[in-house]
Amino acid sequence: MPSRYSIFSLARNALSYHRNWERNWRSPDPKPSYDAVIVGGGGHGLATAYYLAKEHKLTNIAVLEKGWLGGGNTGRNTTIVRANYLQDESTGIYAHALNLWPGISKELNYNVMFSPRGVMHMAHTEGDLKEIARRHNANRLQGVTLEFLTREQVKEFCPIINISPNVRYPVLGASLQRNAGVARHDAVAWGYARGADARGVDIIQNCEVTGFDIQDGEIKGVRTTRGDITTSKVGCVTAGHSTVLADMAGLRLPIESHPLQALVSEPLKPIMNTVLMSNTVHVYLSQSDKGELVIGAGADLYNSYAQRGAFNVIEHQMGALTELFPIFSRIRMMRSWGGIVDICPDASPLLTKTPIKGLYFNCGWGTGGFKATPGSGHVFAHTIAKDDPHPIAAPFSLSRFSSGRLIDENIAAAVAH
Ligand code: FAD
Ligand code: PYC
Repeated sequence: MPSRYSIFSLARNALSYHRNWERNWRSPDPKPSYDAVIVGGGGHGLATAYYLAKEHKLTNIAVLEKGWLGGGNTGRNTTIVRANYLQDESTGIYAHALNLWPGISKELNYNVMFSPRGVMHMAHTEGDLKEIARRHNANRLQGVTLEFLTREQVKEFCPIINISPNVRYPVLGASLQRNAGVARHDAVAWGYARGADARGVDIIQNCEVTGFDIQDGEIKGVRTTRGDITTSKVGCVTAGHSTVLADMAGLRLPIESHPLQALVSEPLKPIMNTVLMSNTVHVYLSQSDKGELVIGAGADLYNSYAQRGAFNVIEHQMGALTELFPIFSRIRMMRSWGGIVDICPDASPLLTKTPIKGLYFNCGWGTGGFKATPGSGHVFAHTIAKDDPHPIAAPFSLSRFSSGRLIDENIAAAVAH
């Protein structure tokens, strides 16, 4: 039985609830007060709250979410989890997360359906082969194991793929990370939410942060659509809207917001046994436990906050899908949607303190932050609790844009967005 249900932890949780309630919602002071506020109830924000409570014993904290939990990119992504980036700093954070993934269902007592069914990156050109060779060598030095599959081994591993040489972009081989895979995205948000809630964290939905109270360069509170809150630590974990939050604090972040789309097919019997990513024909694909093919493609090139993208991107990804899998050419698509992703110029995230004391940002994960969720929450909680970056988070600070120590994952990030 998980320790959360022991008599001691039940008593601890009850006490913590009572304390928060007394302090924040019953006291004559009209402003609730928290030791820390996390803005954004996506996977990263909820994981941050969970690790703040679990590892740093900060339980008088609130997560403020303007919509519903996981309703942002966390519930909109194509769920690919892997750790085959190029730079050492990136492997630091993504491998940290990949090490945590297999244990989180048990730890949270909530099935996040992590399924390490392998992620295959296709090579269709000589350039792809060279890129794979470079990344395999870098990853080997970083302790990440990848395998190269020949064209025939690709067919053996994924029998429904078309490896005919007579197509526009023939399959020349693939890079395979066997311990990578997929997880159920909204369950990750719900699991961390439940874990945080069980440790006394207040999770407040339909509560939008509209401003900050900053005095003498220090954070003193947040303004929300449900009233003001006093706090000395605020972690903004608002993905596509981080520049909007930064603007409220008078800061500029080196981030652009773009739509990124995905779609799912009608449910099919199990047919696609792995995750496939092709940067050159530009599609990626897996099959969900419900049987739907989960299909994604590139980001739209323009900036937007509308949670939808342009149809030409979907048209292109359908062309790419049927080139690789003619077997899917008569399948009907059921739903398509978009999320707003936040992209830094070096395609790496920000896990950072800011010039305002007590204000922190976790953002810029762009098209690839789902896989990082457990690791990101873990190191960001440390950064907030200690007011000092966790060693894994330290390279991802804002200062890299003035020092020039960029962590360039453009193209190299093994996804061509
Ligand atoms: P979110 O889940 O977006 O959470 C941020 C929350 O902040 C939102 O719920 C939002 O409502 C809230 N918020 C914003 N402003 C405010 C405010 N003022 N007040 C209160 N709350 C606010 N990554 C992968 O690793 N693998 C993939 O396969 C993958 N595929 C993707 C496919 C698509 C179509 C998209 C859109 C993204 C994909 N990603 C993928 C990226 C991944 O989804 C994100 O990087 C990750 O989910 C970010 O999580 P988050 O918790 O930071 O943000
Ligand atoms: O980062 O693996 C990834 C990814 C796949 C689709 C979007 N992002």
